[in-house]
Amino acid sequence: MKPEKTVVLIKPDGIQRGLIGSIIHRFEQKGLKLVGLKMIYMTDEILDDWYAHHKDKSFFTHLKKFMQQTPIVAMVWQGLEAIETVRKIAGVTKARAAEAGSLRGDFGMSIQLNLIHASDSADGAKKEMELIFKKSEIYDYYSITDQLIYSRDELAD
Ligand code: 3AN
Repeated sequence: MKPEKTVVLIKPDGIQRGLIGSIIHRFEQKGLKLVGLKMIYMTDEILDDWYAHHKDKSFFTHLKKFMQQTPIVAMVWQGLEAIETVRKIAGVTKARAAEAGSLRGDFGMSIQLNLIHASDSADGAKKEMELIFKKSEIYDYYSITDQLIYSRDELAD
């Protein structure tokens, strides 16, 4: 099986509340591999593309303002079926309804201030990576822990 890459953003509420370390720690503990990491400011241009599916919603302007309150932490995590795995760890959009144990379930109460963004599909992840990261900012490296996290046959296919 080929590993997938997925984009995670720690949103301004996560930055302000000092949750960067806790959020990164959760993905590390799960066994995902960090292959890209930086802080950036989400410009109008990026956000219009990023949230194009919400552009006609009443909360769109608020959403953009919220996402521009501080720079955000952008990451690329890699692993087998990483997109679905990371969405599960994130929890559902409405944080107060998110399952306990998920990041939103453990740390959030809001629909909008829900701490993180996680890509929802392979096409979404590709588009989001291209919007935020240069090719040279995504790293392909060997990690000794790959052998401890997956079985040989899972990695071979
Ligand atoms: P998710 O981030 O769970 O995939 P999306 O893609 O539907 O959810 O929404 C993107 C972001 O828009 C959410 N993370 C949240 O910050 C914001 N959002 C979604 N629905 C609402 C809403 N009803 N009211 C305010 N903000 C919302």
